[in-house]
Amino acid sequence: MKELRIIGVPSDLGQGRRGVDMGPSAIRYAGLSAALERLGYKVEDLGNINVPTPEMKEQNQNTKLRYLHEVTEVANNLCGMVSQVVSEGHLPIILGGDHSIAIGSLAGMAQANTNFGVIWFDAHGDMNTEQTTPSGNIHGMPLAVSLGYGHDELVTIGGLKQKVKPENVVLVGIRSIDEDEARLIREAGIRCYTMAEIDRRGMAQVMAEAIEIATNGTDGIHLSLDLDSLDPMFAPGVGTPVYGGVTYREGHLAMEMLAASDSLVSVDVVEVNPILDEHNRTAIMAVELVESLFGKTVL
Ligand code: 6HN
Ligand code: MN
Ligand code: MN
Ligand code: MN
Repeated sequence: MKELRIIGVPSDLGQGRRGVDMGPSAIRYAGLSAALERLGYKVEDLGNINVPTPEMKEQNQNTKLRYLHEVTEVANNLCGMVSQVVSEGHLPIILGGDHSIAIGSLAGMAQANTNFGVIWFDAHGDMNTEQTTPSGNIHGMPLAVSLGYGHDELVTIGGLKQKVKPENVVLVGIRSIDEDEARLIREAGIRCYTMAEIDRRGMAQVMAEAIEIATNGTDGIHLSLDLDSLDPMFAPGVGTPVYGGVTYREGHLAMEMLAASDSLVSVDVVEVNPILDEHNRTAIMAVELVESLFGKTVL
């Protein structure tokens, strides 16, 4: 059983609504470490990465990408930390923060020479680039960046350009894609399981295929868990909620199947925004999902 290392990344630089920087606190407050220890893991919390406060910073006028340099700096620091944790043989649990932080997670995994696939659990594709983004928000771009598409400053974090092979990447839970973003998803050749497909074929079938794709020829799976993948009924505390999402049980089933696959190498838990939440229930949901992901069962 690998030891677990928690890394907080209190960033709200990648999107427009304040409060997601409090995500790591909310998830810790919901009892993440204790829950994992109850499951028998040795857990160490490494604290938070230093993140600049938006109010301290001028918007860079030379690019459409909001807080490009600050997001880059955070991703660089996270990259180093993840790569070190993995080199020591431990499994990193990265708490966001908005989804832009995944740029650093995946760069760190690649820097540690992990051969991994990715399951991107999200309402959104996160496959925008400077050319396609409607918002300028970098949290809509991390998967594109990890595949080598996007601003040079972002794609070169951690050295290598492409952090993961497109044939080992799957999107799950998707129901909101921007028009030009859709084109890049098709071009990149990544498998995209929309909510419509989950409705028709069931989460069990979809996850079985997703795990197969992400483990095919790799040494394990990085799960990037955006809480807005869930229906807002179960996870209201997110910045970009979209109706028609993954249900409570579908979410747990997906995590339970990942646990059974015994292939997880790293995980991000992102987009929890306590200011938009109700009594911390989105953070509590996040902790419950992580418990299932790390093997919690009824009997
Ligand atoms: N997320 N596609 C929209 C954009 O602004 O690029 C929304 C992105 C949401 C990203 O939730 O991680
Ligand atoms: Mn150690
Ligand atoms: Mn996302
Ligand atoms: Mn999302």
